Amino acid sequence: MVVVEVEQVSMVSPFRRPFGIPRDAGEKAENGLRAALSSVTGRVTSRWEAAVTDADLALLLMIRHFELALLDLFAAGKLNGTTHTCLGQEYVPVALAPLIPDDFVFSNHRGHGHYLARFDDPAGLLAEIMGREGAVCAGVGGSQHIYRDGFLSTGVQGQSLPVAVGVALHHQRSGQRRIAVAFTGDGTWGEGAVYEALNMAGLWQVPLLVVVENNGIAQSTPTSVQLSGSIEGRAHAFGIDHHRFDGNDISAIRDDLTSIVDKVRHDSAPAVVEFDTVRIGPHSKGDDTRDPAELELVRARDWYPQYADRFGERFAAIDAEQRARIARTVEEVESRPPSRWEALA
Ligand SMILES: Cc1ncc(C[n+]2csc(CCOP(=O)(O)OP(=O)(O)O)c2C)c(N)n1
Ligand SMILES: [Mg+2]
Repeated sequence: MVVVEVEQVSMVSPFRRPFGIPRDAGEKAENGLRAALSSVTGRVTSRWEAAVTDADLALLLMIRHFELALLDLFAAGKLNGTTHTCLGQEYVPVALAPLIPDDFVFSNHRGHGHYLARFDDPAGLLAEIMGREGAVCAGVGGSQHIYRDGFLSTGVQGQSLPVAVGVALHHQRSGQRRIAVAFTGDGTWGEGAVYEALNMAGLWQVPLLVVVENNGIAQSTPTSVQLSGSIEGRAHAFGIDHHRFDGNDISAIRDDLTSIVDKVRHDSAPAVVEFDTVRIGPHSKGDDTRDPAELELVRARDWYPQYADRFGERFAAIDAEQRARIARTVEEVESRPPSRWEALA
């Protein structure tokens, strides 16, 4: 099979649509070129597709199957407590992961993807959520409260931002070139602690990257009825740079994030990056209050069918691999004995 690299100089990715260009213009141009070339050469690999590595796809799909497995386990009555899956949002931490390998990540209640993108450890996380041996935090943290080497999550909205500013300040004062990365949802911008943190971050110019996963909803409340103004306006009010991402193409996102992360790291300047994303699952489990028509629109924006379409056989093979990997992980972790709290001592 002949594989041809295609320069995308004049093509517009359907996921990065400059203002004024019809939504499907890039797709049409690319499809036309693809059809023309493939009639001559067979399969065509675009630079866009080549930039998304097998490892990226594996991580994306591992997170997807992990989250689906969790919902199944809950439905089967095999898990206690609660959980918030990141279904639909997986591409955000996957795009970011190689840019922040040694940095301090502050995660939130919807943090499984953040953890897995950092550690590739589905067994440790599942054991934590199920309270089984080998759990990351001996099973006392569960889904939302995890600590491991430069990674800390909390289920308390807004709690981590002031702490992240403190860690970023420490990085700055000790001359480390590390940054603090804090993930938040859109609804969390209703918490006062966010603004105390932004004030200090702007004033002290600490290396803090705030990642907003704006999925348009907070539990059951649409963002449009709970957020006055905009997240951009709020960041700017503190003199902090804001960048908006509205696609799910991880190679394009990563390209754009590279200079933003560099600036945070090397100029010690805080920044907010906001992802216009979708929560395709329930808030936690079985509690989706959105009506079917709205859910259909949301699911149409899911990266999974879009990537399946774009990456074809490569996607299908990695998808099957990761589905099987997670099925094995579930079976193996379920068979473990309960975790023991003494392990914390
Ligand atoms: C201080 C605090 N208040 C309320 C809650 C309950 N709660 C959990 S998630 C959530 C909604 C968060 O919405 P958002 O920040 O948009 O994140 P998303 O769930 O959409 O990812 C709320 C209100 C909480 N965990 N912490
Ligand atoms: Mg939200």
